[in-house]
Amino acid sequence: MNEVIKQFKVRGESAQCSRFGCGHINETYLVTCDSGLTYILQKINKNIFTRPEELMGNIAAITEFLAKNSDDPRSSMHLVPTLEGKAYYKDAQGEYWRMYDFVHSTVCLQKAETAKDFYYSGLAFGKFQGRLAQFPAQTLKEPIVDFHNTRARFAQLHAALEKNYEGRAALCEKEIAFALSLEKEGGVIVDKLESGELPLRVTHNDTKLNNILFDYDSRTPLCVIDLDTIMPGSSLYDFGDSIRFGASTAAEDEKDLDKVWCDMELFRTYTQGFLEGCGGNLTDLEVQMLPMGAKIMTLECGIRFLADYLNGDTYFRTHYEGQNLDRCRTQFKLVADMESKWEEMAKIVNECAK
Ligand code: ADP
Ligand code: GN1
Ligand code: MG
Repeated sequence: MNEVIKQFKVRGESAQCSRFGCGHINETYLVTCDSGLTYILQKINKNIFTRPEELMGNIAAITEFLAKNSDDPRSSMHLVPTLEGKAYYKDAQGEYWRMYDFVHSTVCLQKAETAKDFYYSGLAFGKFQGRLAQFPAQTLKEPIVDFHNTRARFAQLHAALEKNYEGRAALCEKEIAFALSLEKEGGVIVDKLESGELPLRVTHNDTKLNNILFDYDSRTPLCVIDLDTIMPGSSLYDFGDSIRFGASTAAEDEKDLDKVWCDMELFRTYTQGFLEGCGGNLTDLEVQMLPMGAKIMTLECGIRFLADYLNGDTYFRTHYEGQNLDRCRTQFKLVADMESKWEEMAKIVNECAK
């Protein structure tokens, strides 16, 4: 590891290096130098991110932009350049490494312990959106092509139906019918992005609570991390994915669907934080379509789980047979629940937008 660390412009000599955090994607290490300074070193997961150079180009551009527009160094991530001044180092085995300054005195919550935590995550992702409102989103690359292109996700579902691994389609006819009944509506965000009715934004695309560092003492949000999935997209993606995951009353693979619904108090709490954080940077249509963002992101995730089930579980890690189908069912239950609460969701958004 020392050979890798030496490639970066750290202050002092590396004295200690150990695995750090609970991320599921990259290999993360904490590096402590004899100067007393600490750094985060990460090996990028090449299986998921097949275009690491493009991904690092995005991250370098975003972190520079954020740093230039803020006085608080703990409010954004700072890349440590290599000796050659690059944003990443490619080792002899073809692995890609990057280094960040360690953000001190923070806590990374795995789930919201209080409604306030969830409010703050909305505030943090909203501020992230607001701070990047002036960034030219079209200059960013797509490290995972068509990541939130719901139409492309439906096309993948159709391909999976053709594949029908071990005849699994017969075990999920209800779910397939539900998905297909929403295929037309599913493309509404993509269509409005294409027509220009919705603006193209910088989106984070993995807006879970554990991708925010909170200040340890004040338990308020400091910094959005995990910038690998940053791409051009719609603000509705970031809002919707947070609701899909954080406002659900149950685990993603809960088998008892009676325990699964979208909690309206949590929906309100997050919406308040997100809109406050965006600080007036969203268009009226974006605000009005926030419930649609929640619905489409949840539907899309359900479709991805369903397609993976029909493909024989090749993308999402599973711990038991049928887990992807269980995950799909919770997402579709959430979608149906949102449909039944549609007016209430619209009312909450209107109240929070005042
Ligand atoms: P993954 O993509 O694997 O989820 P993350 O980029 O989210 O990786 O990082 C994993 C963990 O490392 C985070 O949950 C957080 O605890 C910690 N971490 C990452 N970057 C920093 C940083 N700059 N300062 C402090 N902690 C960090
Ligand atoms: C994956 O690995 P994780 O849990 O951060 C997926 C998300 C899904 C999520 C569903 C790169 O995220 O898009 O919403 O699973 N990330 C990728 O649990 O595909
Ligand atoms: Mg993470």
